[in-house]
Amino acid sequence: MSNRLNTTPNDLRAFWMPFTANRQFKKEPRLFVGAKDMYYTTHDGRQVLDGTAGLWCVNAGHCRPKITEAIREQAGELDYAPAFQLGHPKAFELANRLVDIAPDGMSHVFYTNSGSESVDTALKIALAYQRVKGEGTRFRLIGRERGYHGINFGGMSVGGIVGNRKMFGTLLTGVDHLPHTHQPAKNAFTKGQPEHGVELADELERIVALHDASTIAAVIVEPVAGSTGVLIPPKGYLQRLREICTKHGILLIFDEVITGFGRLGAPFAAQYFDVKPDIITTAKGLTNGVIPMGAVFVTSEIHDAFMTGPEHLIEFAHGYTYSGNPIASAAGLGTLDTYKEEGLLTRASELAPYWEEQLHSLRDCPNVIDIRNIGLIGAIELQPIAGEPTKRAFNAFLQAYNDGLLIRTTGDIIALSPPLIITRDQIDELFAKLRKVLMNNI
Ligand code: PXG
Repeated sequence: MSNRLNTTPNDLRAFWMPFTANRQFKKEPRLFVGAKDMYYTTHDGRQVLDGTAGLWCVNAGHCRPKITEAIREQAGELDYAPAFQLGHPKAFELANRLVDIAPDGMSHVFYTNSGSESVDTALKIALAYQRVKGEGTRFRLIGRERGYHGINFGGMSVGGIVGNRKMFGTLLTGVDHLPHTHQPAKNAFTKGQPEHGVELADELERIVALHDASTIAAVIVEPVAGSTGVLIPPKGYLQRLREICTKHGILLIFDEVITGFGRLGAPFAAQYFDVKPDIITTAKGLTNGVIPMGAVFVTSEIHDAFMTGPEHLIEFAHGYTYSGNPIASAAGLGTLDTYKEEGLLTRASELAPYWEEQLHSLRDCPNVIDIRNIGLIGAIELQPIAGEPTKRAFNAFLQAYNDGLLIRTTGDIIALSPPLIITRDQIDELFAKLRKVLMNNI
């Protein structure tokens, strides 16, 4: 009680913030109190252009009426329905609509509440699928260096970002990693997919030779690695991974938590690159980031393999209290309506050439050592300050925020991924602001 009385709305102490420099933040807070379309409003009344779609999720822009209305209505009509052994219509409707826009062959959807849960769900589906098929010796999972698959134990284990892994013990056993594909010496300042690096996919053959294919269940990669600082797959790389997986009976999982829902100019990266994975993980743009929800897409081959045995038995012992939550489902439907009405799932393909041109115009700014782009994603890699890695990019982030622009940084890399509704004028505004930051001795 006394605690509550002592707590004012301006007391920032109790909230241990995620992936945040807590002490720095609390000395110099940055709070958003409103948002509309492409702009946030800060607590001190400034407009900030959203260069990152929140955290890669607000693909349709902020506070869009169809989504807001869908949530409002659903909350007053059916707030919650148990997710196990019972259902409600919108979860089914949304699954059908999702399958309609998914790559050919993706026929079923398993709901989660986040990208991390989608990844762990996909890994469990892969292991269980191999087992129900009679290939239970396939227990290994292969990820990739610098991969980000969320922060739950499965995703962390197949992930390859050391700072996210090193504190947490042995992680999952039976995991191996492909090398990452970042080769700045060969590919710096490439526009779109790099020329060099397809042979890095052949490292999967080496891993297969080491462990034997009969022990490997699945390979998981981000088609475009986002969180690690935007690594774009070399030409032919994803196709080569697909061929090797098929040859050895290994499932290929695309983690499309960032690339799903129009980021590259097609609904999914699998369509953009014309490579068919067996499983796709999504979250973020599924509900425009407004309500937590994720979805794992699988082929009918995978789904149907589970549908055996007595019909009163649960086929797959997995799920969450909030799988297919009614309000999240309503948000998903409102989001898909908005994407469809405004052509947002393909709009990035129209904007990409202009985006690329403007992004690469920053090449002459000081300390820029690489620029890369694909779809409506951009990255600018900065020369780290000697002895103080990450500081230059963090300085850029703070300065951009003060100048009315939201960017995202990871290491010394600036990542950009604006809402897909961005206009050419707003692209100009974004890069003019960023140029000013980069020229300003950060
Ligand atoms: N997979 C991928 C490919 C992701 O990018 C997750 C899984 C996990 O999603 P959840 O919903 O559990 O956070 C992600 C998340 C960044 C950034 O700065 C990226 C993510 C999240 C927050 C920040 O690049 N990606």
